[in-house]
Amino acid sequence: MITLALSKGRIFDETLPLLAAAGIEVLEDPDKSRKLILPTNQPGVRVVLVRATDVPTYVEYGGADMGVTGKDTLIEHGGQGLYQPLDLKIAACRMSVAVRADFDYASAVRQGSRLKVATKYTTIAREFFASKGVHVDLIKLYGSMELAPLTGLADAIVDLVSTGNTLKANHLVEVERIMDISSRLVVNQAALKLKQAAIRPIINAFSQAIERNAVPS
Ligand code: PRT
Ligand code: MG
Repeated sequence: MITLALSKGRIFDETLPLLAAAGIEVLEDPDKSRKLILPTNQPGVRVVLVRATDVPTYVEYGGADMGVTGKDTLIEHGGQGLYQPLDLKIAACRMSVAVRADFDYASAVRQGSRLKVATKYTTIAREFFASKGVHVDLIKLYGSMELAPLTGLADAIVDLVSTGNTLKANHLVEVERIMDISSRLVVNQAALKLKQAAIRPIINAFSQAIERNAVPS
C-alpha cells in the first residue's frame, strides 16, 4: 500500500491532475466527506488528509510514503529524512516582506534600526534578514500575519503572497520578494527503497505531466 499525504485546499486540488496523469483517481471529495483516509481507484494507493504543516512530518516518520508540500513548509521543517525528487510547479506564490503603506522600510533598513518582524516562517525570515545584515526581532505567529503591522505588534511581516489582494485589503505593501515558492513531492527515504516498484512509476508520471504543462519559453 502506498500512502500519499495531502492537505485540503489548493494542494489537494492542484495535485489531482497529476494523480490523474498517474492513473490515480481519488474516490471521495474531501470537502463533502469527513474521512481523513480517502480511497483511490487503485487498490494499492490511498490518500491521507493532514494539516499542510504536518505533511513533511508524516512523510519523515513513515506515516505516509509520499506527500505534497510547499517549499515554504519544507524549509521550515528542515527536510530531514525526505527525498525531494520533483518541483511540481503547483500552488505557486512568493515569500515576501510587507509593511504598512506609511512605514518607511528603506530608511529603517538603511539606518540599521532593529525591525520587529512577525511571521509564521521564522527560519526563512531569520536567514533572509541575516543575509542582508539587518537586525530583527522575530515574533512567531500561526496566522493572520497581516494584522501585526496594523496593531503595532510588528513593523513588518514575512508572508506568502499570490494575487496581492490580501495585502491590499489591509493597506500593506510588498517591499521585498524573498523567494518564489511552489510545491514539492517528498518521499520517505526508506519507502523509496522498499516500495520502488510502486513509487517510481508515480514519480515518472508526475514528472511527465509537469513537463507537458510547462509553458515553452
Ligand atoms: O490554512 P492552514 O492554516 O490550514 O494551512 P496553510 O495555510 O499552511 O495551508 P494552505 O492550504 O493555505 O497552503 C498550503 C500551501 O499553499 C502553502 O504552504 C504554500 O506553499 C501554498 N500557497 C500558494 C499559499 C498561497 N499560495 C497563498 N496565497 N499559501 C497561503 N497563501 C495565503 C497567504 O498566507 C496569505 O494569507 O493567502 C494569502 C495571500 O493570498 P493573496 O492571493 O491575497 O496574495
Ligand atoms: Mg492557509
